[in-house]
Amino acid sequence: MRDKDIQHHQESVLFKRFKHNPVLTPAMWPYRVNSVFNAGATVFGGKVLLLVRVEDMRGISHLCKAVSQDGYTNWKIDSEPTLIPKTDFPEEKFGIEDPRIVKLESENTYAVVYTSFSESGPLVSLATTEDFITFRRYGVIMPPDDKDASLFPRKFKGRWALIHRPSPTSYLLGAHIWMSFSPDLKHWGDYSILLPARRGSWWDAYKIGLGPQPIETSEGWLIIYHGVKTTAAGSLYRLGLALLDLEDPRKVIKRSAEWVFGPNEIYERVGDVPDVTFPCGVVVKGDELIMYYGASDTSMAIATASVKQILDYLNHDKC
Ligand code: BMA
Repeated sequence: MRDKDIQHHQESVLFKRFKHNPVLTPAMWPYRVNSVFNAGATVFGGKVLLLVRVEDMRGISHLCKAVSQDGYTNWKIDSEPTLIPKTDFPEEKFGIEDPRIVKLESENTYAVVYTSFSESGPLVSLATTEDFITFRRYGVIMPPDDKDASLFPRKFKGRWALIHRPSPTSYLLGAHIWMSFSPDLKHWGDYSILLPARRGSWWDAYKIGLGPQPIETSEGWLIIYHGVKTTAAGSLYRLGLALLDLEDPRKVIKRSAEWVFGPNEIYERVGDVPDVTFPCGVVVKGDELIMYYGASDTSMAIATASVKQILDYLNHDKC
């Protein structure tokens, strides 16, 4: 482990960790689980709602709801799984993972886009819900290998947009973030690369993926994404920023050169998968951005930031 002073020096000023991290741990679960991480987040009924990825003692993941009035404390966790892999959707055979939640403004429903772990590898599935109790499954929307996906809350020129991350046959080609469009949430096409992974020694070399759902700001869609650097000691999962045009999200306005958040605290550095910070959900209250992230594939933690400071940073960052 590195010297605390070095860690402090490298620490981003943009995001501040919640002092009571980690906020959700396997020991808090009402039933026996291995790990709780990579939760999607939204506001529902005036409360912060997380759909937490829970890995059971077989190694298979499902989603379980945790709700808090203030988004930080007193989490009420469902006494049993909220959304479990379904046998009539065979692509969910090895579990469902890493949800991103978006309220579809025109439909008055919440879209939950998640990774299904199929016999052919990870792929992207969609379900909708009005109450986070019952879910309507649309099934597969992107074939394997594909993951790290989210919808936007509204259509662009009559089409839904999806950010996702197909995996190439070789990581030497780079696993980039893509965007695709659909008229009906079922048929997808018009595929293009949105953000390429940077090569060589970059912090986001070869493999990147969307973090939380896109965040609408006055200056564009704010994207928090994870970048993976592979080292002799394993992979480092850190976070960077990008800003997309509000009307045409295929246009990238900004992309941070540096990572802005990464594993430093003990709960981020030690766990089932060390050195992972992996957010799948944010909630924005005024200027306060609350980011919910999985820490070392073991527990859930929170970091907060000011939306204004993030936008200022992106405007001054030399990319
Ligand atoms: C990624 C995803 C995440 C996981 C991360 C680190 O590929 O599978 O679910 O948190 O690896 O293990």
